[in-house]
Amino acid sequence: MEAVETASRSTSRSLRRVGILYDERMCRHHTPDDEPHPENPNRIRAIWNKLQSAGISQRCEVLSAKEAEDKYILSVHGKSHVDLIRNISSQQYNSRRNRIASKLNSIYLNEGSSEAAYLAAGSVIEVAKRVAKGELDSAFAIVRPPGHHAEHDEAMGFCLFNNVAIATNFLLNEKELGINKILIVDWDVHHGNGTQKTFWKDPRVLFFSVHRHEFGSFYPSNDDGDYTMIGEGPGAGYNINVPWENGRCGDADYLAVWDHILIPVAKQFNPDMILISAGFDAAVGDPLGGCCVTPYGYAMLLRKLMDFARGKIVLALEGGYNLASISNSALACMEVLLDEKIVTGSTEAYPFESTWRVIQVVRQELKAFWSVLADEVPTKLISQKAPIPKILISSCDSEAEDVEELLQEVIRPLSTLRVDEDCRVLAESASVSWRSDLSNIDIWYATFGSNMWKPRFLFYIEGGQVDGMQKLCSGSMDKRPPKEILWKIFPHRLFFGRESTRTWGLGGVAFLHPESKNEDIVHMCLYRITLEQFNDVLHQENISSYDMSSPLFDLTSLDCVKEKGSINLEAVKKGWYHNVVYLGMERDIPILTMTCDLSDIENFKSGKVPLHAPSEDYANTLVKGLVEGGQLSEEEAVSYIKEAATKPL
Ligand code: Q9C
Ligand code: ZN
Repeated sequence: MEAVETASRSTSRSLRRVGILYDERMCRHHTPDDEPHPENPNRIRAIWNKLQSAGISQRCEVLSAKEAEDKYILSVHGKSHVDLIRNISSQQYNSRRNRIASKLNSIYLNEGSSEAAYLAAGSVIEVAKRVAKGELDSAFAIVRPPGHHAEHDEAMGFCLFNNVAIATNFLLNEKELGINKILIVDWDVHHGNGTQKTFWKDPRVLFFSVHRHEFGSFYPSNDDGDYTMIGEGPGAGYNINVPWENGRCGDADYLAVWDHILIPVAKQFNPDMILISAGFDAAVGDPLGGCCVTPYGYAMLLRKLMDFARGKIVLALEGGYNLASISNSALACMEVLLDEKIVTGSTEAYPFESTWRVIQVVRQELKAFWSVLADEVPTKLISQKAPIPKILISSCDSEAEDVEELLQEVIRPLSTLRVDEDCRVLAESASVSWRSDLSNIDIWYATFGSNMWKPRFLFYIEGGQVDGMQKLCSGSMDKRPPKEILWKIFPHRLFFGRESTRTWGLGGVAFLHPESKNEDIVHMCLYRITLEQFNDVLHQENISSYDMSSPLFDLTSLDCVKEKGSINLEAVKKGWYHNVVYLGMERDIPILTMTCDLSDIENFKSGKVPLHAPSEDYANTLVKGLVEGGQLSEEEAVSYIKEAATKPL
């Protein structure tokens, strides 16, 4: 049998040039008497310290801040506003500063505000310029004050200058940079009203914002963030708002919006560069946001954007008010920019019903501009939704703030993603050690079912949604493809049982008789993956609620299975593939498969559980696997499956 080498991507990882910008001078902007305020200097300090202690900044190009030139700021703001922000920190304003701030919406000002505002805007310009020129692949500007609420003539919502809008205009105006189309993704939990207004009629800038809206009651509390706001004139269709109807949105909601709105549109728009208004106030634990995006969620959202603009992405910090949440979220994003594998839990919760509704109305509103949005979202997807917590049905949503934090943790099982007071992902810390232990050990995962078809199997590694699979696959945490693939024949019996499954509907599930018998043969596709990945496949194949804080199948199990031939996994005993069977060694690496156990075989034999031929879809997938794998001709594959489906056990 032939071994097929598959490409490995591991060598490029340290070669990515990632910029990171931090400057202590931006901490000099704070409340006049240092009264407590969510938008305080410790935010950027916490992020910076976290990235340093995690060894991230050491692997990046560290840049320091530069003040923006007025001419660039004036591309977004009016002269009077720029004059005000330039002078507000000077002594002449000492007696008036607080009064001026109090007339603005959610703004404080002090002696450090002017410099910080100029540095924040200049810093985003600086990193954006370097990424545009190709000196850096991507970058993160850890700036404050934030910017996305700041409008032409108005500071508001903790924002003085609109940093991202200023940098965007800079890129577009410097013609020799060759940046003609920019996608701005604003994932701050608040609507980016200032950015929206700046590019309202500008088709060179596609502004996308997902935010809590609650029909105009969430800050900034007007209709600007509604889905009907799509831009105007030549800019019509180039403004996309995704307004949440409720809080508590999490990874599943954001990923659904990415998959069904942002990513298809980004593909069609084909930006030259992406700027992210990267507020982390939709993060789980944020005191203002009331949403629950995990670090893993942010990493996924970012990773999905890396496929565009040749990876030219700039993140600029906006909001985010829980120091631990924003630090962990920023860390997860940096790992993506550095092309590290994502090490955290999987998301198994479904989007809210309201999320699907919002996705549908946004697509409806924008389909005239983006043909990729024209199709209906499949009903089988929409039917996968999270239940609304009972407590909220009886009380008004907005009055439920007190229970909200509790609900975030309790109602929607974010599978592994429990968070402690310090907002560390608990399951992560518990699982991280077994994961790193098992990530160095290779096994052959031998499959006889639909996983023989490689694209199908890859969903269990890379995550995503395969046709015919109703559920979003979380994939393995280690998304590296199998290192090798080979085929072998084993003396085991293949058969099909059960009437119906979630994935394939009516039809069989392929099983392998755990005991070998010389007259039987089964074709198996062997994927060389790590024991960590094997655990994630076991988990997904058995659709269990087991939280993976410890492995289903560890080194002790491996020793045990080698000795006994098979091992039953208690934690997933309700799944159909709870029995791991050892099939021998191949080049010193153990071969493992998963199937039912002998008591299941008895139930099949007695008719207690029916045998059943595979559905057409399912059989076709098996045939495709065998044919594309070069094992059998189509004709041979069809009769091989037919025999397995009809021969009595
Ligand atoms: N009742 C950013 O996240 N909240 N700004 C005011 C008044 C203001 C948030 C509440 C929230 C501003 C960048
Ligand atoms: Zn915000």
